Amino acid sequence: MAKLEILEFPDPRLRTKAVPVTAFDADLERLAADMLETMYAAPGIGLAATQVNVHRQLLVLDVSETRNEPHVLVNPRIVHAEGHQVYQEGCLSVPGIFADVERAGTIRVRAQGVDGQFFEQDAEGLLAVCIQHEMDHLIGKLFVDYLSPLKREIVRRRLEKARRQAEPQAVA
Ligand code: GNR
Ligand code: NI
Repeated sequence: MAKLEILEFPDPRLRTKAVPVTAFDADLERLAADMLETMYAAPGIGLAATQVNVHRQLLVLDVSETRNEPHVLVNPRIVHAEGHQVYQEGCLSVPGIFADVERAGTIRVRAQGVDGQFFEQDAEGLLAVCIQHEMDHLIGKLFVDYLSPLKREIVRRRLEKARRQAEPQAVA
């Protein structure tokens, strides 16, 4: 297993549209395991392949309190969505920034497992938020895209400043 590097906003690679997974092989299994390790270490409740610069339709998540309920969704599609909910979201690719986003309240998602088997899953609450957030990554979309252009610019500057301050500074 290996921890992978997570791309950060405004990296243009986060805007890549992922292509469907066609090979359900050992490489896919290793990628899913590495993404889960990366997500748990971060720590986060979800991770899309886009965030680790792999542009295939694959996401992992675990919204359990106990952090022992990993899910892997390959080629996910939302087949039903109903209602609305607003949740304060964060993103490992936009560290330290949190903002309210409105999304569907309940969804039904159809996806494949790492073995290629199709399944359907109903989700509501945080799980539904997380699946929609991760599926957005797979089409190159970030939660900050739901903010006004001005707020997004403020986010970009705040991250830039945080990165500058994380640099070693020589004095005198
Ligand atoms: O760890 C994460 N927490 C989170 C909180 C509220 C709404 C969405 C998320 S997903 C995020 C991990 C991440 O960036 N996944 O893409
Ligand atoms: Ni995210």
